[in-house]
Amino acid sequence: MPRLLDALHDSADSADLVRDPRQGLSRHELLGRAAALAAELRGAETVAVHATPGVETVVAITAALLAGVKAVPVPPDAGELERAHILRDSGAELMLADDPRAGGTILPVTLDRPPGDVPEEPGPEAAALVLYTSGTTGPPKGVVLSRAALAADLDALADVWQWTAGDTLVHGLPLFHVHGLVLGVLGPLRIGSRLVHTGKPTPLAYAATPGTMYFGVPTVWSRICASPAEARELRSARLLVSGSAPLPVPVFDDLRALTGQAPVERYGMTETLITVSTRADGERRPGHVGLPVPGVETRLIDEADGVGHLQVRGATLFDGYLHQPPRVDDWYTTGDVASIGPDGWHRIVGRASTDLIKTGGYRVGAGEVEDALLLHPAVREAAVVGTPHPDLGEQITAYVVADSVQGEELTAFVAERLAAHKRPRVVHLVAELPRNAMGKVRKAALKGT
Ligand code: MCA
Ligand code: AMP
Repeated sequence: MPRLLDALHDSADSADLVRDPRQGLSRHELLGRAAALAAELRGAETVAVHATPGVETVVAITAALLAGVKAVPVPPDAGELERAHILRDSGAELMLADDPRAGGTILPVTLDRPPGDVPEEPGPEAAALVLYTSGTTGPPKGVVLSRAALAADLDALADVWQWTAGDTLVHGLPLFHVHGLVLGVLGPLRIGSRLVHTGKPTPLAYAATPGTMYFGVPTVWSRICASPAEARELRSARLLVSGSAPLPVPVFDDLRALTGQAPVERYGMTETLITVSTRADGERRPGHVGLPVPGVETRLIDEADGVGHLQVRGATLFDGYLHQPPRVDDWYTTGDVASIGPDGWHRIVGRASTDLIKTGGYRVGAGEVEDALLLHPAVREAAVVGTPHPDLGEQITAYVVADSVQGEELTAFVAERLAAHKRPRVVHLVAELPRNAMGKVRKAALKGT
């Protein structure tokens, strides 16, 4: 049985395997530091990781995976409400952090521990990560991902993207979601490619960092296209990969014109990992996300005029939500509406629910933001929707019935309690919310659809 972070155990190479703007670690150094930290996790079942965008987070997550302890990455800017919920709900016994303000019982992540012995890894069915992600209502839920699911997805992507130890992956995505963490960190550690994390996914940072593969959400690619000089620096890359939200066709076209190559688009979810993708050696079609990756099947249900609800099944799916019964049905209903062409190519048409918003590639539940707004003493009613935004895809827009309060105050109020990306960018103070005969808020009317 190969180990989950297979490539990490081949420690002959002395060059940096992972690097951030401040520091780098070779395979040997990363394995030694992580093994030393893993020894301190013995006996723990679940640990939280203060997931700053850098090498410390790579060490902490690697340590938990080596120790066979479930890792729960926490957004470093999570406000008090979100952080308390994740720590309580996950039951994390320790917080691995290089910042004393991270909360919980802190185990400092330092890079100066003497190298430790590498522990025996648990079996593939063991849970590896618990990733918190928003539903339509209530606080985020913990998505439990097994080692087998992570391995299956990374192996599928290695095949589809011809991703090898010869690659250098560059990205600056957050390390608490599937995109930046599973693909962007565990990918290199399993496959053996180098990883350069740029801290932030800015056009300047991408242009200044040589690599063969670059990962970004559509907002990142659209900002790169708006900086043509930086975009042209990516001409020598082997693969530009876009995912987490729909890539607008004009951005696809601009990227092709500026870099000389069309981006590879892929589709996934926290609950399913990446299930559909364009191949490195295949066609790239604007507005389409390609074919199911090896080991994954897809189908549409409730189909009308070629469009239906997308379901997926395969080895990459999650075990279930924490504290909820395990999944029983092999087929998972994604909540996305899609079409599948006669040639098998998938197009994501939109989401079935107006209550899940995608902003800058982040999934945000309207209910969580509404609940935070309602904690403000002046707020009587709140309804949150996603409205079109040229840079973020959608922006969080709140309609609020409130006694004398400014919109900016409500934005800041949410940003203090939840992660900054969950704050409403626009707040409309209104006399009443549009409701149907049942008293339910008519979100479609608020979205102007
Ligand atoms: C501004 N800021 C504020 C306020 N106003 N903070 C608090 N209160 C305020 N009122 C600050 C923020 O703290 C931040 O500061 C800065 O403004 C801007 O942050 P933000 O609003 O988040 O926007 P942005 O900088 O414009 O970010 C765009 C982005 C980001 C870089 C594209 O959205 C991003 O990283 N997205 C990636 C999401 C992702 O990885 N999703 C994958 C999900 P400071 O800059 O100092 O911190 S996984 C998934 O979807 C599946 C599996 C898949 O398919 O991949
Ligand atoms: P998350 O749970 O953050 O992983 O978000 C998953 C959701 O992101 C999916 O259900 C889709 O709505 C959306 N998504 C991911 N990749 C794509 C893509 N390439 N095109 C369109 N939507 C996408």
